[in-house]
Amino acid sequence: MSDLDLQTHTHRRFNPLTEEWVLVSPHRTARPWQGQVEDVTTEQAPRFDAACYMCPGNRRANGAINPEYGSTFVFDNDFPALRPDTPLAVSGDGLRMARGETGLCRVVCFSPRHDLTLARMSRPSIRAVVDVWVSELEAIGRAPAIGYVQIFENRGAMMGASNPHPHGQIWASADMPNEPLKEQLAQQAYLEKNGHDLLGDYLEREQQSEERIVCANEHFVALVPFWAVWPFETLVLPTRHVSGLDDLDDAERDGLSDIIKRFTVRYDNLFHTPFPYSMGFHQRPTDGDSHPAWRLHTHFYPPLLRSATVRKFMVGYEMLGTAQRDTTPEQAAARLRAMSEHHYLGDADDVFAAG
Ligand code: H2U
Ligand code: ZN
Repeated sequence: MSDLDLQTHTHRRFNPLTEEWVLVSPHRTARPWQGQVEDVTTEQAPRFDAACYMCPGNRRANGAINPEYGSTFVFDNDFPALRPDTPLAVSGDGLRMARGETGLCRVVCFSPRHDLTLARMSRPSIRAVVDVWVSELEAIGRAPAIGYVQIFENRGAMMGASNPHPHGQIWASADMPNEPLKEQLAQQAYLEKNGHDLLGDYLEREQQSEERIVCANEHFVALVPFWAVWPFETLVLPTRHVSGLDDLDDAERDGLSDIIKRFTVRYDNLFHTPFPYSMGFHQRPTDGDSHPAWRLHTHFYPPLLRSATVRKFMVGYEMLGTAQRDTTPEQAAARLRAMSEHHYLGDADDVFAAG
């Protein structure tokens, strides 16, 4: 690898978690852009929106009334993609296979405040969200019919979020979804071959060079992975080998809240806009086994490329060939590292969740 100048020449990088390649073309950043420009909302959302189906006390689409919640609020998705009562029948002939899938979908409101985002919430309020993620994982994962719990957030209209109210989702299924399944197979193979966990070994190497690390605390490291596909993609890794959110102790849950706060603020500061992204946790399945190959981690996949209005599209070559990026992960990490950890809009005084 020492012969190849990764900041100058086109090359492929290997993602050991998915066993897929990404094409990196560092010289392409100077190309002109005459394509789609996204709208940016500069309008500040109100603290409470009477038309929002997630604000406290409001009516949801199916008629249920939200409680006057003061911190977080979780409800069963009124339009769930996965349902507990689906028959598990199998049909097909090998080339046309189908099988019933059971599960459930939940919606997690992060805050009663309609105008906030994780980046602008206080650490105690984010900690309340972490605690809800853990308790939901434990409660849902206990059901024998549930094999995997996917916790995620789609943030911003650009990522398809249906509502600006700060919220995430939980989809739990009998079978493992594609992405964690790929990662599980790769992590198991790595552990068998090397006797250590893949992401633990990877983190150790990144800590030696630091060129892709954005920020860190005692318990978590946020970095732009060597194989990042999205321009400002990040991976958040625990420094201790834990395989699920439910393994985190009290100090580690605070550590996770701190790291989420600090680098989502950096994201927003980068283009002075609420940074859109899809984020989610990958962790061991909930089949009751210990899964020592797994290391819990969080992926952040943000689409913005060069400003608040110009995004990266995953089309053409990405769809038909291989994922491709123009800037290098090292350049992205350096830019995020240079950002302030004070939000450009200021922090909110959402102390209600601390009590
Ligand atoms: P997204 O913004 O990530 O789409 O999440 C919002 C979810 O909220 C979405 O899955 C659900 C939608 O089905 N929802 C309800 O459960 N009740 C409602 O009243 C409206 C939206
Ligand atoms: Zn709202």
